[in-house]
Amino acid sequence: MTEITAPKSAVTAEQFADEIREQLKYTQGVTVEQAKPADVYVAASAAVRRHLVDSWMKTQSDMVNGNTKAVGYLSAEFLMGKQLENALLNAGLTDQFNKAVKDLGFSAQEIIDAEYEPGLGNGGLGRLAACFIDSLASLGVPAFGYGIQYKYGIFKQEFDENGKQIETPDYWLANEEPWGHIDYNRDQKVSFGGEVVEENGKKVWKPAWSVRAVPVDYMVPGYASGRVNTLRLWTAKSYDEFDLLTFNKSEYLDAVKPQVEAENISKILYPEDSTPQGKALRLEQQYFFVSASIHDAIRVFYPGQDKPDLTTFADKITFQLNDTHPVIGIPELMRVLMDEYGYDWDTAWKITNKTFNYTCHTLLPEALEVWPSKLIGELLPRHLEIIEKINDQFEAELKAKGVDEATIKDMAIYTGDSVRMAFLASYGGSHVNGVAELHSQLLKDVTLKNFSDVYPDKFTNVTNGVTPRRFIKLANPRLSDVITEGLGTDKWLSDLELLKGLIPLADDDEFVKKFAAVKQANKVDFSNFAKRKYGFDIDPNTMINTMVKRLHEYKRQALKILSVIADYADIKSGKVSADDIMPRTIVFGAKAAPGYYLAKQTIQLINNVARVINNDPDVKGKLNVYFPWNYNIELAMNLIPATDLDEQISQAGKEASGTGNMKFALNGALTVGTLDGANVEIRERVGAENFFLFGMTEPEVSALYAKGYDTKGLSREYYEKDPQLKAAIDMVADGTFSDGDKDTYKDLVNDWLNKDYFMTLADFRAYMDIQAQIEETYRDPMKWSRMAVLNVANSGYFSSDRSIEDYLERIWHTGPLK
Ligand code: NBY
Repeated sequence: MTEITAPKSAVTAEQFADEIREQLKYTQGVTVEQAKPADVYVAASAAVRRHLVDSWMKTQSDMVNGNTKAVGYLSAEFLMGKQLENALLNAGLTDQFNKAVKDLGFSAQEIIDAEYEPGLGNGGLGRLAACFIDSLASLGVPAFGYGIQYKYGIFKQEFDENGKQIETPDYWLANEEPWGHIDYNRDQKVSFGGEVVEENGKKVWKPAWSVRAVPVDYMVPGYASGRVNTLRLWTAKSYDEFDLLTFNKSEYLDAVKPQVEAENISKILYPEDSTPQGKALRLEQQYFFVSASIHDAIRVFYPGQDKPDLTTFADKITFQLNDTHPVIGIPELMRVLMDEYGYDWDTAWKITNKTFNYTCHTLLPEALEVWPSKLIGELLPRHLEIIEKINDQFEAELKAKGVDEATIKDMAIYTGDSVRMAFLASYGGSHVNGVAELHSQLLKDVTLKNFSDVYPDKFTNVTNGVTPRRFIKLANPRLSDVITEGLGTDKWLSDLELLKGLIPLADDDEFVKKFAAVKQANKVDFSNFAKRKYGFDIDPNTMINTMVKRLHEYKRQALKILSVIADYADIKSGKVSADDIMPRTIVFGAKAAPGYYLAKQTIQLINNVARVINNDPDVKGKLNVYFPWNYNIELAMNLIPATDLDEQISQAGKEASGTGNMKFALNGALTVGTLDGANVEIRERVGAENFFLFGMTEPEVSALYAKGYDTKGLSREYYEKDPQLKAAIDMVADGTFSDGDKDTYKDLVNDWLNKDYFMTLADFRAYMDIQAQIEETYRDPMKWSRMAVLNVANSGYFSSDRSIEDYLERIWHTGPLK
């Protein structure tokens, strides 16, 4: 007997259909006969939202009245994905919905598909925030996600006829959006500019302009917890009425300018995933949402109190800083406590220090935000003063601890010219964490070494995780059924370590065959999806080999495409017969930051390799490359369950964690990867024999830098010595993938041969060797599937529920509501 514990609402399908009809009629004004799938989507969303309202309100009142500290997850990005399916699952209404819409004359899939995916994040960091608020709600921990409701999300990616990336705006609010509830009556005023004056011995900030921050609330339903938290995304509105004087002079455009400018603050998500843009608008965004959120938390936790006792603030809520983007919150809370509530510096500092914690998501030094002091001074003059004073206090503290002058200088938060946000966060909060073991270790040893030396107890690790609800249950229903059947319960969805119960089934041929059949069916589904959406003809009987993530040199999409070119060159030159190679379909998905030149060249190269290879009868059906554009969560949810082999091939010591790697392992793909980020921990858990490891380790990488790899052009030696590598690069240089034009990829080729900072060429041989081993393994389907079962069975640790439990225990020191 299989135990089913999934939430199930008492509402019947007939009742739910009536609720949809009612929404259609009274809110949208259409009959069922007139309704399009998009109407039914809006109606069904509104209906399911209504089912969540009571739990949402109860969660809020329990949060305010209870004695459990809440979590405020401050993040410039929340990459939520489509909401309807997830809300139905957590409300226990999936079956009723499926039947109801069928009775109304629609297919469930067309209704689900009618939702437009919000793209309010760049990549891993934004998706992690979404997984974390799902887990917080599912664990019953009271929490707010605080961020920005950008009008334009991450750009939509298209490819032009030359295979180049084109960015188009993502105006996701063009149609009715049933999830966000705008609450004009819980607004906050956020001010900028002006000057600081002294009045009666007190510093007073006289700002020059203000914007109105209006919250848009999204419900975040937990799975099987009965709790519904809030994601509060701020949108910017203008306070200024028309300037009548200007208006009367019929200078209309000048008259509306203040409105337009105020609303610009929440207009667009910066599409950078690694190098921050030192732009005034970006700092405005950061301050805008953080200031509104801090004031909102005071409003929520001290309702109706003019003179709240904010010495208890850190017992009410703990703020997690998702990377450096919200770090301006540290001087802001200081300012609020001192200037708005009259606390002295030391009291304010104690509260602030206790309230904040900081998560770092990178190892690339250029990704740590540094703001020019001048800019902060212009936009936030009072905050600059406070930062200077924090820095003075910090220096004194370091001196007292006996830290030498040179080190103190290296650690400066405020250098005179600039403010280093990662340093401000490391000093200003109670804890600093990295996002995988290796990453946290490197933070301590390298990136934030001085801070870890002085404050060793602040530093900890919380390895990332992903929500099994979205990325297994919703993305891969077939696998979910096989797991539930195998374990005899569906409890694994809220306790993912239960997957360990599948370990013995890896030796059960019947089970392994069932598992393999799921993968095959998913591949067929994906092939159909890719045909429908992109017009691709993907053969589901080939190995599906996937590399999806943002495009960045350190992630080394170049290594993958060079290996494909090398295989192609071998066939073209007759060194290898096409009949001998194992049929493979390589699928890429990646957006490049719009200003990232080499990343965009790499995209162009991949597209043109795909064009040439896919049209070459010599390799037809053997080696195929596809690059579906606009990689997003929907594509991830279709592609991951269909993948046989996942690529996690970043240069060791560069990928902080990765979360795609976890999603693939949990969906029964095998990984080819370096010892980087969370790959290390995945391999440890699934077993070295079930993971395709290759490439240099982080210490080896460091040693090779020390030899001058990138500065002395050592990559060229690898090119000269390896005929296969040479053939591949020459093929790029000679115009094979650019209709004979030798210039198209010259900058890319130049970089490979003269710099190759991320050591693609140095790892090429090891990569080709492991691929040969992968082919051999794949030719034994039972062996491959057994390895895949063991990947699933041993990856339960990578649930974001576990990550959140680690945060609760090591950093937040709080727990679920009673
Ligand atoms: O965060 C990613 C890491 O690369 C990945 O290894 C990790 O698994 C994931 C979650 O911890 N970082 C990331 O996605 N970063 C960004 O998206 C990002 C966005 C904006 C800026 C910097 C980084 N920025 O400065 O504008």
